[in-house]
Amino acid sequence: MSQTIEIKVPDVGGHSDLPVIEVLVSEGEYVEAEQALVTLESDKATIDVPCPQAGVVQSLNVKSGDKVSEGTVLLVLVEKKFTNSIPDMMTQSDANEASENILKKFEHSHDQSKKIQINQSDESESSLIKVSLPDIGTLDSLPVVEIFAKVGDTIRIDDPILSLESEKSTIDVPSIHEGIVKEITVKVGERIAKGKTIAIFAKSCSGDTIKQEVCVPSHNSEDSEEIDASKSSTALVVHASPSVRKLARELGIDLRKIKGSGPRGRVLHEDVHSYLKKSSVCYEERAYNKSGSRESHFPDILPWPEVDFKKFGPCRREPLSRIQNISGANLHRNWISIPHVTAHDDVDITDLENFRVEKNKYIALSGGKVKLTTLAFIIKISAFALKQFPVFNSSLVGKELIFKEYFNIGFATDTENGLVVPVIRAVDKKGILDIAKEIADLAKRARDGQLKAEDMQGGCFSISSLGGIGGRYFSPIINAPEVAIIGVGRGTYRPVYIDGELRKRFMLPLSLSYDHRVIDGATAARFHKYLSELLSDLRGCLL
Ligand code: CAO
Repeated sequence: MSQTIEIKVPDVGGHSDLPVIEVLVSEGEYVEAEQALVTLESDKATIDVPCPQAGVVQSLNVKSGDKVSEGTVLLVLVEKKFTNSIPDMMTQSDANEASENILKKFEHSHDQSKKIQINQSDESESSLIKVSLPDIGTLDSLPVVEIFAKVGDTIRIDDPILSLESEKSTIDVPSIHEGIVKEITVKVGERIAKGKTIAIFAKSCSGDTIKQEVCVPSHNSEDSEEIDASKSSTALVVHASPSVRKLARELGIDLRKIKGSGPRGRVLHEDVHSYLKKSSVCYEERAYNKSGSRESHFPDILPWPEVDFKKFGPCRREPLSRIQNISGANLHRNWISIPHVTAHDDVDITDLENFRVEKNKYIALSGGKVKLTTLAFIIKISAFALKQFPVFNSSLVGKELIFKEYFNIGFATDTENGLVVPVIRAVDKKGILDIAKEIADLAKRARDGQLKAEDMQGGCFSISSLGGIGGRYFSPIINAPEVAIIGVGRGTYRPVYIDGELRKRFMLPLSLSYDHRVIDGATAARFHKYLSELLSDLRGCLL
């Protein structure tokens, strides 16, 4: 019975000597099951080899640039659950089984990428190429998780067009043809299967260098000047592995802004991390320079205290979860870069609470499954308040404010692995019952680890409700690039003086954090008051 297992390269569809283009873990690192370990590349596809189970990397057997084939030992893993005495053979077979699906996909994506159908249309469209999805190794459709190519982009052979996600892996679909994207015919979130047209390219008639004018006829002689697409920024389609793309997506970073340090300019994990680090350092530097000081990087801050905890008693060490790492980086950036002000108030929501309790009884009696919580009302009412105070629905970009005319509201959700913020879209167009259903659905998916990147994107304003747990006021951190967030505490019945009389009222603690660069205190107080008035008397929404 062993505590360690060797993680090997599984069957890679008969290919051998595949270069390791990136090693994604290091010795001593704790890895989760399904976490990508290395990225391999063939001439047509890139694949992340996932870890079949959780554990700590004892030793790494490969490095970037090595060539590997099926059976090559990538690393030795100390099983997380070795104390449960799992036999070696079983563990190894688990490993093989877990990677089987991925590798099938790899094999198919590799073989079939050669078979991407290129159907030239009839005479009138002879310069157009219809690009279809090849056989991806399953009859099932898979969701599109990201589209890399945009209309106007110049695509070269091997540039990834889009990414699909199966249960076990992310598959980049590369282009085997070059051309200029005229149309993308699928959307993120759409499930697509073999044969589906994914894009229309304008044919590139030249060899190595794509000349845009050749395929886009123009009557304007100036327009017909040759443009070397390799010099155009829109021509850049980034080379990166699926896990790097996922990381960038989760951190909200545009990969095209990052200079890749890998082979052929490939963006590596470390490039994403150092870009993130640099952005916050740059921000700090800019902030200091602006105020005239030559000092930067908080020079007076002491180093993090180093304590030998074991000296004081027993303790254990656990790594932060993936979500904690990602949300931590975002929270840190937002905390140090946004001048927050938080205003606190108590809102009398007695009528709303009575209405909510009555409605819930009625829904339960009539066999309904949805439960109305205070949060659903707050989300709906926030959309009214955002309409009334557009600056709260804005984002600061450089020296400009972007005012949004849509009303998507995120709500912080506590999960076993950390905090996530799913977004309810078009709140202004939805009823409170629908919002309540969506809260329940998104919160469940968040806790089951089933949220997709797009479920957490596009938010305008956020709400962090701790009301179901307890406590009164707190200072929620603004979810950039939003400019404000509401923190909701637990509502309780309390004695309140109204017109000189002591009454029992249901009071809701509400904290509003706002970006003081964008919103001044008086406007925030008005927004807070407006929100409170609507929550106190829902009839205000009719006006
Ligand atoms: N006052 C009093 N009771 C409240 C309340 C409030 N403000 N908000 C919720 N409740 C009650 C609900 O009515 C429900 O009561 P019953 O069980 O009697 O029906 C109970 O608390 C549980 O509600 P809930 O938490 O399941 O539902 P929700 O819609 O209020 O919240 C969600 C959903 C996903 C936001 C919540 O579960 C959650 O994860 N909250 C944590 C958010 C968080 O971590 N914020 C901190 C971020 S900053 O670090």
